[in-house]
Amino acid sequence: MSSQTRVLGACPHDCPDTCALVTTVQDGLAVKLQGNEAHRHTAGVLCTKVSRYIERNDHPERLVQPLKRTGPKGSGRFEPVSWDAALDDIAARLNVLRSNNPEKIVPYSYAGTMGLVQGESVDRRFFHKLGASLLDRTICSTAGGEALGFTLGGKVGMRTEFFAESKLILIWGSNSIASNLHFWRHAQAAKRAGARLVCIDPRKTETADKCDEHVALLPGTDGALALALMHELIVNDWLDHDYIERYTLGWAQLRERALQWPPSRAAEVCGVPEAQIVSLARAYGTTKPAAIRLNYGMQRVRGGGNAARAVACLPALVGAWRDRAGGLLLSSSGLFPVDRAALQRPDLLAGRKPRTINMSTIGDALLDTANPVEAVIVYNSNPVAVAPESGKVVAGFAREDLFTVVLEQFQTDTADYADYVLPATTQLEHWDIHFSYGHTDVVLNRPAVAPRGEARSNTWVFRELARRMGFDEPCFSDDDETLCRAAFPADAVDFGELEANGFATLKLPDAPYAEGHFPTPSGRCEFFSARLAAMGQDGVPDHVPNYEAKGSSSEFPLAMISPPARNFLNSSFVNVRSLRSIEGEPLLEINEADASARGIADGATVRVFNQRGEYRVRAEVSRRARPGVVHGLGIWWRKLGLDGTNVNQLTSQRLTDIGRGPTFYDCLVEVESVADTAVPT
Ligand SMILES: Nc1nc2c(c(=O)[nH]1)N[C@H]1C(S)=C(S)[C@@H](COP(=O)(O)OP(=O)(O)OC[C@H]3O[C@@H](n4cnc5c(=O)[nH]c(N)nc54)[C@H](O)[C@@H]3O)O[C@H]1N2
Ligand SMILES: Nc1nc2c(c(=O)[nH]1)N[C@H]1C(S)=C(S)[C@@H](COP(=O)(O)OP(=O)(O)OC[C@H]3O[C@@H](n4cnc5c(=O)[nH]c(N)nc54)[C@H](O)[C@@H]3O)O[C@H]1N2
Ligand code: SF4
Ligand SMILES: [Mo]
Repeated sequence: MSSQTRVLGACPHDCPDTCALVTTVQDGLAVKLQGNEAHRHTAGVLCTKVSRYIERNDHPERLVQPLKRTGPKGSGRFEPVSWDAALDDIAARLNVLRSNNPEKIVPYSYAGTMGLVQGESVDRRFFHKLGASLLDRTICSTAGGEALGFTLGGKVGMRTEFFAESKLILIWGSNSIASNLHFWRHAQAAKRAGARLVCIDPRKTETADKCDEHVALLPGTDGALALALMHELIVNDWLDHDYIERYTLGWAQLRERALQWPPSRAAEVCGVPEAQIVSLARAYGTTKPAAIRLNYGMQRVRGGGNAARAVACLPALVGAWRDRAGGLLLSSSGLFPVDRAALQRPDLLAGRKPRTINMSTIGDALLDTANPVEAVIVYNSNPVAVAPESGKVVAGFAREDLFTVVLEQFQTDTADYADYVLPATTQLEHWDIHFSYGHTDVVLNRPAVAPRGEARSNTWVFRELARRMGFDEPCFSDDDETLCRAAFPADAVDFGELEANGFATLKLPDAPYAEGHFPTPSGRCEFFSARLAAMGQDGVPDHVPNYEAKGSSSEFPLAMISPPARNFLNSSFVNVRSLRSIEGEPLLEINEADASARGIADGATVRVFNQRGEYRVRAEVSRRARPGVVHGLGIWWRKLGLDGTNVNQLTSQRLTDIGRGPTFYDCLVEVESVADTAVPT
């Protein structure tokens, strides 16, 4: 038997945990993939999905050759071509557009890999040099992220490990067991030490099942709940007056706003008992240290930004930040000193100011005839499946006059619409370096095995295109290891330590906001934001009702949310059969009362519809759904759905109050039983 080697890596997926990986390689093949035990956050444990990463890597349907379209768009008919033929033709086509107007070319990428090198380095340099349209990457987190910026000064907060010492944890808009497993370990440790866990989520998730209490509020009502909690903190004087006076801004205005939200008013809006709000406020006001794990699930509605701001004000009111086990965490990514200017080289724009396209409204952007998009280069994303209002997204990608290139590991719904599909490497096959939005360690990824077939990394493709387009700046020859080294300043991250251990911990204080020092303009927690007010927005957080608030339409009486499925990662892994078989098939969870009112039996095929479209799924009559709210678990590949569509056929392209983000969970629908349809296997 030949010897085995162990290669240290990083999980590339869009997940707060950014696990450190160890791949065992034998005879050039990955034979085992585990969590790195030496990395305290991973602690040797991976989620079910990434435990199957080798199955994904070695999948028989991996793309292994460049492909050129032969059938109509969307048909999925392609023929293999050589890399040279593909790249020469792509470069020639882009050069023609460039000489006319480079803004007609649009990049479309998100966090298929969170790696700084394969996700935001040579690609960005290439598009900057080209003068292509800029992409506003809003699809996930900008509502909450920017809201946090206006309140705390950035994507900063508690360290995940200190939740283990908290006495009260509000898990707010987060199904941690499914999507933030390594945080859940700390929450459990806290629980064993006597902490109370409260889950705030319309859905009775597996996380809610394991908490002491579940607040099943209606989607998009978190701002009202947070303001009512403040109301109770004020009237019962559960406030840290010293903290408020020294380290916050705008207390008088916030106080006045919160006093308009007695629990009875919020109970009405949130659809939860008044007594539950009162008792939650008492717990939050009287338990120290109290911590909030906020997640992005609560900001995918019209008022998501205001709601995140309201929640982010709570810790300062009770002085929770004084303790390292108190405060709030939405994302830790702002704590990483990533040198994005070095990686992305915005200076290559050379003074040009191209237009910006919002990725959350790509459907409208592709159908806009006044300012047409003529070429799209998609990588690290599957917009045809994940972007809202798929009817328009599909119509846009189906345009015969649109030139589309997709860099992918698999023949996704989006790849079906490409003129060229370019086979991409996986995390086992390329270099990368990772920050995290859940913990505070940098993690390095070394390639463990050779690329499958002719698969090539994103960086290789953009270097090759740059060369063919005559971009001769030396930065277009940086190799991936050089890019890894450029990602962080040497005084912040010791590259030698990264190479030796696979990870390196940022040096940070335990309780950074114990005495203010927020990275806001005022250095305080900004209840009132002068920056928001200057933009014509409300300077103080309020409850902003959903565009499609429950009760506002008699035609579409049910609120639909479409949270992630535990065994998929957005639309990744849907094609891994072992994981798909755990999820079964696309499901709509519906409460017993709503089901029986419509004559829907458990397991029946239903048509879910609204003014934007319809899709068919199997109904699951489920205790996880509260009355009035249904859950279309995401994000299935359209072509694996019952009628070749998925839940985004129904979601809208309207944007959030702050951050120009999508409003996936602000969506009214109706459901009806239909005759059975077979599922594609
Ligand atoms: N297994 C798995 N893990 C994932 C992902 C995945 O698809 N699968 N996705 C990854 C991504 S892209 C991200 S951005 C992160 C974080 O992604 P999040 O979407 O935050 O992930 P979750 O924590 O699973 O889900 C959010 C929870 O918010 C709830 N929710 C929906 N609407 C509301 C609301 O109005 N108010 C409140 N309070 N709750 C609401 C949903 O029911 C769900 O349980 O997770 C990542 N991790
Ligand atoms: N209805 C509804 N829609 C949603 C959401 C929801 O909760 N409900 N969640 C939203 C959220 S939070 C997010 S973040 C978005 C996510 O949307 P996307 O960022 O599009 O995420 P994925 O669907 O995982 O698609 C990523 C793709 O990148 C590919 N990929 C991975 N690594 C590489 C690589 O190294 N090179 C190349 N070229 N490709 C690679 C994968 O094969 C995969 O097909 O979806 C959003 N859409
Ligand atoms: S998806 Fe998340 S939990 Fe799973 S291995 Fe990757 S980082 Fe860890
Ligand atoms: Mo996301």
